Amino acid sequence: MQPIDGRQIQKDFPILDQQVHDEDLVYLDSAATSQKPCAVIEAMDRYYQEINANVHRGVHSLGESATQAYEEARRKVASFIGAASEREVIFTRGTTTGLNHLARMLEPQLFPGDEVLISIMEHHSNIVPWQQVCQRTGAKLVYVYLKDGRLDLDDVKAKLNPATQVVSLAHVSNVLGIENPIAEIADWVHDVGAYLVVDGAQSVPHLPVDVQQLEVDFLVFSGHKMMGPTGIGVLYGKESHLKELEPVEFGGEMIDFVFEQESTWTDLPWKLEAGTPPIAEAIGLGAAVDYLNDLGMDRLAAQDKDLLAYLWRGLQSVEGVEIYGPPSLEGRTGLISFNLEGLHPHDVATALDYEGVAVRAGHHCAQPLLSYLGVGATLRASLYAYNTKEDCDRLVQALEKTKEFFNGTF
Ligand code: 7TS
Repeated sequence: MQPIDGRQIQKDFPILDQQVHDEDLVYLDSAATSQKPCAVIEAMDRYYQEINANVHRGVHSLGESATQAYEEARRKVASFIGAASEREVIFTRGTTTGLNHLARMLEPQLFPGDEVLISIMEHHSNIVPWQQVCQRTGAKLVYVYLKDGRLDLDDVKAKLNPATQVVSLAHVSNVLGIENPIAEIADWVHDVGAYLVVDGAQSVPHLPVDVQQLEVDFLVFSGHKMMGPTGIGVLYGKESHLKELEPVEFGGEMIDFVFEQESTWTDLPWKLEAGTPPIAEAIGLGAAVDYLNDLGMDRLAAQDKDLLAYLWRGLQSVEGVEIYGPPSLEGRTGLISFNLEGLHPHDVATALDYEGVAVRAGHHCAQPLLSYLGVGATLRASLYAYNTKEDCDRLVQALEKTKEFFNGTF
């Protein structure tokens, strides 16, 4: 299998063909949001130019075309993640909205003494909604910690018990880039009768993800990190679970019948999609799924491994670089977090921007993890299919230049 060659697909991403501070742009911040291929932008454009209408409402032709395109996007997403049916795919605004809705939908099942298990490597979006639900219900929020930079699987096993109702874990950490062994953990979670929620924000864009193989109960992810537009995401849930859950947003076409004092709900998936949905965005996400399928997720994952290994070696060649996470590349996907000795990551990121290299600096919305690691902020270089070894070289060269600049030898 041939890994993807980033150079060959860069033409599909015109945004990359520009200069920043008179330097060719190198975009290494795809974990924050990915760039979008023309196919996605054109699909949204076509919707607005040719079939713009609300969905599931009118019987007129435009309304039917819009509804068909919207539901076709759902089928594409369902097949992309191996869902048993498109009724299991709920469109949301993104990972954060998906997790907030899920936490509120599961709230009636949580009681004082119950436990929700998450890990210290979670994004704030997979922490704060559970904190809120635990505060309201009297359930306890329990953390699993790390061992040698990876999720401590013994700690997971030790903390699972009959009081555990929900386990919510990142598939891939947005700071460490570590892939957690979800399929293995799923068995243990189900043995104690808990739900397994997986935050796929950083995995679905990079790895072939099959919800049935992984045996997850719920999976959430965002369109904008997988070449799709902002404003659209997915909450996948097993149909038997979603059927049991009460909606937390009401109005629009999610009803079956509205009486003066009460209402009944329509079927899945629409029961959980109140109001006019993000129609153009769903269609854009469908086009992103087509684009990723054409590239091939296996090829994309292979390219990811190659590029990450190259970046890893490059970063290690720079004296004073400290890489966070486990001391090896094994199980790493898509990104590397690091710091340059003696320099604040925000200063380094600003200097890199002057060299045309875009990376993220900060706490990456994972403050508990950074506190646990004993660092205030890190730099993070994150890769995607359009990146190349030359991009990695440019980062390394820019880091060397930054060091010289701050050491006064520039
Ligand atoms: N979970 C993980 C693992 C993430 O990486 C992110 C976004 C989210 C949840 C939230 O996704 P959203 O689309 O709802 O915002 N992570 C990042 C990041 O690492 N830098 O910017 C956004």
